[in-house]
Parts: sequence; C-alpha cells; structure tokens
Amino acid sequence: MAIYKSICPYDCPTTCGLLVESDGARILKVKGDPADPVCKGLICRKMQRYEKSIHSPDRIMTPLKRTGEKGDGLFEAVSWDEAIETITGKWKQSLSEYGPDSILPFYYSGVMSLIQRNCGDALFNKMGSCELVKTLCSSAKSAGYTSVMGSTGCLDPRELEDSDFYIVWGSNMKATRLQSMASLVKARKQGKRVVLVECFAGEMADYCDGVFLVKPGTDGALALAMMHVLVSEGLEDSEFLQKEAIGYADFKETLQQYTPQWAESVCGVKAQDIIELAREYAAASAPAIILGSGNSRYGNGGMTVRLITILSAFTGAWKHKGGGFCGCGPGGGPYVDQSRITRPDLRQRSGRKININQLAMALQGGEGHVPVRCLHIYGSNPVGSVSNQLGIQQGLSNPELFTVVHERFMTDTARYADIILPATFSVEQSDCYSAYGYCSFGAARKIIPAPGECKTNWDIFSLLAKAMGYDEAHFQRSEDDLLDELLDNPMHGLQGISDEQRKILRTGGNISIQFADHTDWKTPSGKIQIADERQEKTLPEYQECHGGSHPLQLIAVPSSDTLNSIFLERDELVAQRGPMMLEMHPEDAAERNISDGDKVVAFNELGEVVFTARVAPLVAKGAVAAAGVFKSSQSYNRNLVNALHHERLSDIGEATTLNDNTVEVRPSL
Ligand SMILES: Nc1nc2c(c(=O)[nH]1)N[C@H]1C(S)=C(S)[C@@H](COP(=O)(O)OP(=O)(O)OC[C@H]3O[C@@H](n4cnc5c(=O)[nH]c(N)nc54)[C@H](O)[C@@H]3O)O[C@H]1N2
Ligand SMILES: Nc1nc2c(c(=O)[nH]1)N[C@H]1C(S)=C(S)[C@@H](COP(=O)(O)OP(=O)(O)OC[C@H]3O[C@@H](n4cnc5c(=O)[nH]c(N)nc54)[C@H](O)[C@@H]3O)O[C@H]1N2
Ligand code: SF4
Ligand SMILES: [Mo]
Repeated sequence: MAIYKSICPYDCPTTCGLLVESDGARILKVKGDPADPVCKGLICRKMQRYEKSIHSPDRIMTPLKRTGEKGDGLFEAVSWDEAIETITGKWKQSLSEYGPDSILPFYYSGVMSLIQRNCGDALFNKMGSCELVKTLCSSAKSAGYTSVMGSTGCLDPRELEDSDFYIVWGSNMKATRLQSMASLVKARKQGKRVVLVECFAGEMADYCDGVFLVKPGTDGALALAMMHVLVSEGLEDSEFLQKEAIGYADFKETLQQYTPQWAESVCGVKAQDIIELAREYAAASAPAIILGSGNSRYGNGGMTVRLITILSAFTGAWKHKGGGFCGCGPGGGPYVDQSRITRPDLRQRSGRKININQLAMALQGGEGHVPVRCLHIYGSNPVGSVSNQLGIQQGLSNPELFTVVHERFMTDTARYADIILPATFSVEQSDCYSAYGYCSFGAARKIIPAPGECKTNWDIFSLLAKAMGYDEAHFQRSEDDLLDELLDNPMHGLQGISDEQRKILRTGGNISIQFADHTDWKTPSGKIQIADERQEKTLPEYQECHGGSHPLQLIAVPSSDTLNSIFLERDELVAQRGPMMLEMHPEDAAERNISDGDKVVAFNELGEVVFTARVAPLVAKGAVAAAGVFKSSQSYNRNLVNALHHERLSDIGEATTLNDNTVEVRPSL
C-alpha cells in the first residue's frame, strides 16, 4: 500500500491536489492534499469517492463496434486491431473521396490536463482536417475582459482575504468555486459584507448579506447605472481613470442616459437599491467583483463583461491589495509550451473552421462545404452539453456519417458511435495541469495500469497515427517522455521557481506561482481600455441579448452534485441531485397554474422538455433555471435542456449563448 500525489483533471478553476492510496492495481482511497497550495486539503464531495468512478462496473473496457441502429446503444466487443483498422480505413477513404475537410475532430473539457486534452491536435494537424473553434464555455467572458484589461492578471482568489467588500456577480461559488468560499465565509465573520447579483440565487443566498435578482442577460444595465451613480455623486476615482485609462472622458458623457430608473425597467433591480449598491461599492477601498461565466453566455455577453470589468476599475479598486476583479485569468502562464503537444507545425493547410456550438449545423452540411463524413469525439458529450440537442442527434443518426467516440462510459453521445474506444481516468495517465482560476501549476504521473483494454488519449492517437502511416517521431514517443520534455523546457511563467518546487513537479503535485502585478496593464495601449478601437463598438454601451418570442428566459446553470456530464456514473450523486428540475418564480408559476412539484413542459421553436417544477422566490421573475447536465434516460421525454438551446453565438468571442433562449412553460398532462 502506498500514497501517491495526484491532481483532479476536471474542469474547475482549481486543479485540486489529491492524495491517492493504492495497492498498485486499484485505487482504495482519495482525499485532498493538505500540502496543496490552493485547495489545502479541501476537495469537493464528488472527488472524495473518486475510486467509485474509476472502478465503476459501468466502465467501457474494450473497443466496441455498433450492432444496432445509431442511438440504440447496442455494441459488441472488437479487438484494438480491428477498431484501428476500421477507423483509419474510413479516414483514408474519406480523405481520398472528399479531402481533409470531411474529417472533424471534436473535444472539449472532459479531461483538462494539458497532454491528454490536447494531444489529438498533432494527428489532425498532420491530416489537415477541419479545425474546431473551442468556445463552449467562457470565451465571451475572456474576450470582454481582454478588451479592457488585455492579459493583465486579475486577482487570484487567495488574494480575496484582503478585499473589504465583495460582489459575487453571477456565480454559484458553492458549486463551482468551492475553494474560494472559505474566503467569503471568513470575510463575513470579520464583518465585511458580501452581496450577490444573480438570476437564480438558490444556493448562494445564505452566504450573502444582500441579493439582487436581475433578469437574465441584463447585467450590463446594472453596471452602467452603478457607474452613472458613481459619476453623478462624484464617487468615481477620476484621477486614477484619467491617468490609467483611455476613453474615460467620452464614456463618462454616455453614462448620463443610464439612470437607475432606466436600469430598473431593464434589469428589474429597484432604482433605490442600485443607488445604495453603488454607494456601498464606492465606500469600500478594496472591493472585489467576483465574476462567474453565466452572464457571458448571451448574445451581449462580451459587452456585459466589458462593462463589469470597467466598473471594477471605476473607483480605483485595482490599486489596493484585494481590490479589483476576480474570475478571469489571474495571469502567470503559459507555464509550458503547448505547441510541443499540439504541433501546429505539422499542419500544411488550414482546415475549415467549425464552431463547437454549431455542431448540428455542421453535420447538416451546407452550401459550398464538403460534408463532414468522419467525426472523432473525445473528452466531450455534445448530445448533453452542446446547443440544439435534437439537431445534433439528427446529424449523428445520418448513416453516411462515421463517428468514433473515446469514452469511459456509455454517454448519450457514445450511443451514436460506430466505434467506441475505451478511455482512461487521470490516475491511469501522466500529465501536467494548469489551473485556469489560480496562479498554480502541477504534474502527476500514472499510478495504476489502465484496466481491461482501456488506453489513454495519447496512446490512442499514437496508434491511429501509426496506422495512418505518419512516421514523425512525435507519434512514437510516450506521454511520460513528452511530459519530461515539457518540464525541461518551461515557459516564462515557470522560470524562477525554486529547486524545491521543481522537485515537486518531477515527483507529483501542484506548485504556487507568484501573483500578478495588478497595475501592470498588459494591453496594447498600456492602459485600461474603456475605449477599445478593435471592437465594433469602440465605447461600450448597453446592448440587448438575443432573447426570443417566448415570455420566459431559460438559463442552464451548474449543479453542485455533478460537473457537466462528469459523475453521472455515480448513483449516490445522481440520487442526491434528484430529477430534472425547472426553477420558477412563484408569480410566473401562479400565472400558469403551476405548483411546486408539478410536471411541466418547457417549449420553444426547437423542442419540448419535461421537467419537475420547483417554485421558489430566489429565481428572478421572468427567468426559469435548469441545473445540471442529465442523461436522456433520466428525462420523461428523452429530451434535455439543450434541446431548447439555439446555436447562436455571442457578440465577441464566438461563444455559446446557452443562457440566451426563451421558452413558455405549461403544466404537463
Ligand atoms: N459542481 C460543479 N462545479 C463545476 C461545474 C459544474 O457543472 N458543477 N462546471 C465547471 C465549469 S465547466 C465551469 S465553466 C465553472 C464555472 O461555471 P460557471 O458557469 O461560471 O458557473 P457559475 O460561476 O456558478 O455561473 C453560473 C451562474 O450564473 C448565473 N447566471 C446566469 N445568467 C446570468 C445573468 O444574466 N446574470 C447574472 N447575474 N447571473 C447569471 C446562474 O444563475 C449561475 O448561478 O464551474 C466548474 N465547476
Ligand atoms: N445544459 C447545460 N449545458 C452545458 C453546461 C451546463 O451547465 N448546462 N455547461 C457548459 C460548460 S461551462 C461546459 S465547459 C461544457 C462541457 O461540455 P463537455 O466538454 O462536452 O463536457 P462533459 O459534458 O462533461 O463531457 C465530458 C466527457 O469526457 C469524458 N472524459 C473524461 N475524461 C476523459 C479522458 O481522459 N479521455 C476521454 N476520451 N474522455 C474523457 C467524460 O466521461 C464525459 O463523458 O458544457 C456546457 N454545456
Ligand atoms: S471537481 Fe473541482 S472542486 Fe472537486 S476536486 Fe476536482 S477541481 Fe476540486
Ligand atoms: Mo465550462
């Protein structure tokens, strides 16, 4: 029996450090690593029983070939030789008949460690296939923040202990930022105040001193009206803004129109509450705005984030320890050279760009494009997580499409595969980890052998490359060998680490990297860019989201018990989460004769989804919220919430707008 250091591979701002007990064949116990510089031993409930996922009886253990209709989920075991030969045979045929744009690789956030997530790129670059635009999560948020702040590092959540007032703006931190919750709880004990701006405050309200419920997609109005109040009461830091920002004078002029009364009519927050919030914000010297990604997943998402980022600088908070903005890149990276994994140098032609949020459209074909004939999915479950579920299922059902899925479980997407390849868990692979929400970096080696015939993404792509006749040395090496190369050639973010830290990276674990200098403006102008000439709208302004013709705005929010499609194999977590719920405001429910616990149908022009209604006052009037990604077998009519999501993109960042859809809701018969 021994204890090994490992790192959680899932899509959280933290890459929590783990202590893993193993007999060399199985994982017996998992707990948080008290020596980890970020999680300090605290990990979520989901990962405390990680071994249950790793040794789940439902794991796919061999390559599988489809025997039933697409979508039925009927398969038989085949050898690796047969699977690889079938796949590469189809690829070669497709390449010669239609060319490389007929092949679409598709991956997202199933595994976030750098090698296993990105290693398919080298093969598909060599092939010259379509290129996936990977904007399923928070690209509008990054684009909005970057417009104002460039690559200036925002607060690492560990710096929040120095803040003196907190606005949690559209984040269910209890579910998605567990490690930062401790700072909030401690701050309140010290008498500091925490307020929440949300559309659905069900889980966070108890941790906050005030809750402002906004209509979905209207936070820009609230931010503008707060800045209107700051300017009209002389509470902005004009000296700081004149010196450090560009566009301040012109922007200030435009604020006149954005009165609190106007904002009340747009976002639903009372004018008087907006005035008081602005005053309280200005009275703090180091207020922190902690921004989630939910309010960027709209047609106006990038603009909303530009406005909130500007607000975070309006009182000069960034000058003070703990003041400013938390929730985008805290800076520091890149730590390793990812091109050593993705090998852009192997690409000889630029492939067709396909946006991940428009998979259904891409599978439908379209004028002037070679049809997608081969789809290769790994680390993603688009049937559950990407907009337009019914369109995607229709596309995947096309008998002319050849689909491969690397998976650990029989997901709704894997059911449509022609070939399934059995994938591994993090403890069965070696890799490095770059936390997206913290200044930290880590590495961890394989602890147990992969069970059955499972293989890592790296090993699968090596086999496929060899069978394609690609003889580059890159495809012959092992993942440990590549990991060594990455660690031997650190990027600037890792330079200057101590020998002790270097040793940790060799043997396993996370290290902390120095926090950013928050007033070293890393923008093209060298200043905070209130005005950004690269944008269609140089000066930010209020813009409406896409919306739609139905009266209720549907938002899809994270669930505490699962993480997107991850952990659906864990019966205890799925039971704890309960059925597919739709949260509704009591007035919206009453208008429709809906009571708590009723079966209801949410519908729009794309489809119908049956939910159980939860009627609660902590959802904004006019909004309905559905938490968590489910399996279609858990849905009354097999449809999931993304059956109601359009494939429209955000204003900047080409991102998902999964919160920007309207529906009507009726009682189910
Ligand atoms: N337990 C758990 N942890 C997770 C995940 C999970 O599914 N479960 N997902 C992981 C992933 S992939 C990510 S990207 C991260 C972060 O995931 P994020 O999506 O950034 O999650 P949150 O930060 O909680 O932000 C979602 C919140 O935004 C709110 N919201 C939606 N629209 C609006 C709006 O217009 N205005 C305002 N003010 N609020 C709005 C929702 O009500 C919700 O509470 O979490 C990661 N961690
Ligand atoms: N309704 C709804 N839709 C959402 C969201 C939501 O909260 N609600 N969240 C959105 C967000 S923020 C995101 S980031 C996306 C996430 O969307 P996706 O990236 O599609 O993530 P998941 O749905 O978690 O699916 C990941 C799959 O990867 C598999 N996997 C895990 N590790 C490995 C591995 O090492 N190798 C291979 N081959 N496979 C592996 C898992 O078993 C799982 O089935 O979903 C978005 N869509
Ligand atoms: S799922 Fe998130 S909170 Fe849980 S252990 Fe992993 S990184 Fe930490
Ligand atoms: Mo995400």
